[in-house]
Amino acid sequence: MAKVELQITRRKFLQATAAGGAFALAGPGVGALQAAAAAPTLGPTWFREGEIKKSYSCCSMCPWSCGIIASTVNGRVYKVDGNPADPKSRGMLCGRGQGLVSFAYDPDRLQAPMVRTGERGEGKFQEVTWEEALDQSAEKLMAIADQYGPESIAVFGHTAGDFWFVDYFAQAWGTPNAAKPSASICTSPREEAATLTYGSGVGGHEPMDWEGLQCLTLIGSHIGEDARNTVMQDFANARARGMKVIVADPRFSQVAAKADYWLPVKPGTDTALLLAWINVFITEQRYDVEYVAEWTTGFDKLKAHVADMTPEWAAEITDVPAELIRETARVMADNLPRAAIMPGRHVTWYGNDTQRMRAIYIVNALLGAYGREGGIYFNKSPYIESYPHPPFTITGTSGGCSAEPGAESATLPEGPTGKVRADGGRTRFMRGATAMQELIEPMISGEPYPIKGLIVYGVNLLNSVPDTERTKEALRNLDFVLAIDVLPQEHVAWADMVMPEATSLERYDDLWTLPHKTPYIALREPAIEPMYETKPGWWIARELGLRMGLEKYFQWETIEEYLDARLMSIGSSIEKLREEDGVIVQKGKPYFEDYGDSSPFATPSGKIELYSEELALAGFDGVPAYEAVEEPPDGYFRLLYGRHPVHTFAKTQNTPLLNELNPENDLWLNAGMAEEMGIKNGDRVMVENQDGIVSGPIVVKATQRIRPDAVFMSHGFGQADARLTNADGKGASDAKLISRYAMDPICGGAGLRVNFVKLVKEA
Ligand SMILES: Nc1nc2c(c(=O)[nH]1)N[C@H]1C(S)=C(S)[C@@H](COP(=O)(O)OP(=O)(O)OC[C@H]3O[C@@H](n4cnc5c(=O)[nH]c(N)nc54)[C@H](O)[C@@H]3O)O[C@H]1N2
Ligand SMILES: Nc1nc2c(c(=O)[nH]1)N[C@H]1C(S)=C(S)[C@@H](COP(=O)(O)OP(=O)(O)OC[C@H]3O[C@@H](n4cnc5c(=O)[nH]c(N)nc54)[C@H](O)[C@@H]3O)O[C@H]1N2
Ligand code: SF4
Ligand SMILES: [Mo]
Repeated sequence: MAKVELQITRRKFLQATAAGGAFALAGPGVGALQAAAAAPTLGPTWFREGEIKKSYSCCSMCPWSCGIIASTVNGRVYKVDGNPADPKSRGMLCGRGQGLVSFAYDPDRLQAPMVRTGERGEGKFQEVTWEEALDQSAEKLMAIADQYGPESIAVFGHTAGDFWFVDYFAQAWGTPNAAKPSASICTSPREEAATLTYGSGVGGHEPMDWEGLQCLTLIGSHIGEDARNTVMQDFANARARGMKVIVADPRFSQVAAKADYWLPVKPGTDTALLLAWINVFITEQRYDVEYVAEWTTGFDKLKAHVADMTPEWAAEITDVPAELIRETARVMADNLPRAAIMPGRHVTWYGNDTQRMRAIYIVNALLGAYGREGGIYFNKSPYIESYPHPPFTITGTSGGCSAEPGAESATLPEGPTGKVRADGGRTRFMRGATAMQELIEPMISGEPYPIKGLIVYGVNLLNSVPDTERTKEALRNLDFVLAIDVLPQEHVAWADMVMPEATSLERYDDLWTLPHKTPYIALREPAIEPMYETKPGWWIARELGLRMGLEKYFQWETIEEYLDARLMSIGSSIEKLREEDGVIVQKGKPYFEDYGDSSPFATPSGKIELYSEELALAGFDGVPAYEAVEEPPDGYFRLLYGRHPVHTFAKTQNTPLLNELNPENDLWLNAGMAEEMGIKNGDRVMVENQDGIVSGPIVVKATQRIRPDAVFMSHGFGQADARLTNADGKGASDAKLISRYAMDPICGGAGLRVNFVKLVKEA
């Protein structure tokens, strides 16, 4: 693996750490973090012990994928910094990014391919060679396909290398049952609503025009806990120059603490709040009249619909005082078109989420925000060719969080019955994306047709998909489960075959190509050789493909050949890309002016559809209506969950550095309720849900910062696998307690905020 080897001077090194040191947005100081990352094996002078090799990649600690520069000495990577040339890091990383080195050197990592020897779930395995692992896996999968058809194999994927499996392998192989949790358990309502309302998805990078934004409204998006690097940078910069901030959240989140207005909305009632804002804009004539006339359809229907939805009406439903609703609407309107509601990211909440997202976009349209400077710009994908391959057997299966390169968004073809997705009957819409949670059912019941094989790449199956017990039943029922992971996560104990992947610091990945204000392409190259017996995902997908009759899709011999072929289409190469600091930034077309006479809105009307004919024809509300959600029963709280600033989902709790910073979660409980219940701050409680599932113990944080009808915990803790030595048994698991979900009939999303819990004091 050839690499540009740079001799770094002492001065340059100090500059690099200073860039890293500018990270001051969340978590402890970077100095402490890097000292801790380095602590196990190095003295203070690692950078003098040999030549420092630099390599360019993207951080894989979360889907934001900030550009990094890794520093390696004598085959050991010591440090990662944000790549200053990368639009998504601008020379900085968040706390989790600083944990990347520690993630790679986690001693609990999977080290060799293994075949199951005990019962599923027991976690008893025997090491095998790669040859054996690949041959046996291909044989098992082919046998399943022979009996039940190619669609009986499901492919689940997420994290940095999922392209090779969910997008490439699954489409080449020809299974429509390929899914990412980042679609139906994360963004699908906002993507579907965006497509219905203004004709394109939000994309992986929310296109807020931060530089000019004057009023930002957040509906349950908690910037700060949601620690995406440049989102925090952009927020901090905009706030510093006086941007107004309005936050609706049942919890006084980090960002609520920085806001001008906090609206402690009753959970599940946001649509009423949004409709009341619309009512104020229209009745007080405080919307962008010209923009609405030129660029929207259905205004009269919207106007009639919200006529009675006054702030007083919404106050009864949301618990937010009418005057506060009116005042915040006026603040937004006073700043239009430099005012917008940021589309949330994890928006699968209550099962009616597409309609709530439509209401958000309608507010943005009335403010005239789309395509305007300081509002919401139009994302553009960078230009680059794919590696040439014969037409896929099936296309447009995975969709998902479009942050992933190569994600398709086409509608699944109405092909021969066998090719239709197993979740296909659940919703008429769901363009491109498969509802992952709906594929569990056919694994158990065989309806509408059997799914018998599962490849799970970088998905934390028992922590990300709701109803863990049902997932375990499915895993018991499958003929063959192949897990490709880096850690012995809980679901790995249920696999028949385990393949250990090299971490992102040890491998090439496909180019990172992202729709952005400035479309860009980033290199992902290894800093070090794969450790132990691990292999890169692209190699695993290819070797499996070659054994399963897919040679024609894997014509390239080496990954360098693959990457160079793509880069050639823009007159570049791996070598050139390295010389250009690992990133190529192209020019964007972010505003109306760049569209000339054509419309940027790819809806049937070519306008923003305030009223959706398409939804109405399918029997749904053409304009969003408020629907009440189920209330917690007596003695129960609604279970809310969200991000922790130094952890990503359920994958970093075991990372030595991040575990040290934050080993367990706590349970936010309203202080008044705590007192009433005789629970003190710091007490440990068990949490029991409506179905009798218990998780914990977890430390109570008794606080005024949350409403009395809900409790909150951060996601990803309470894991149960002794092989995860740091994470095992720490805190409580939101995932285990989410045994129910509400299916959104429009987008196929799994609403997770429909579970109720009571607290049991630990003896
Ligand atoms: N209960 C609950 N469920 C949720 C959420 C929640 O907040 N609460 N959030 C939802 C959201 S927004 C999302 S996007 C999804 C996220 O869902 P996931 O992506 O499944 O979440 P993670 O826990 O990050 O799991 C990543 C998995 O990839 C493995 N991994 C990490 N790096 C690599 C690598 O380089 N190669 C390979 N092969 N494996 C790797 C990890 O060990 C882990 O098993 O979860 C959704 N589900
Ligand atoms: N540190 C860190 N950052 C991350 C990630 C991570 O794992 N770790 N993951 C990334 C990913 S993939 C995603 S999808 C995003 C997710 O980030 P967000 O989209 O912000 O989603 P959540 O973390 O689920 O947000 C939970 C917030 O919604 C509030 N809430 C709960 N119920 C309601 C309600 O009914 N109404 C309103 N208005 N608010 C409510 C909660 O109190 C909480 O503050 O984070 C990204 N950033
Ligand atoms: S936001 Fe943080 S964890 Fe996510 S990619 Fe960027 S540095 Fe890594
Ligand atoms: Mo997500």
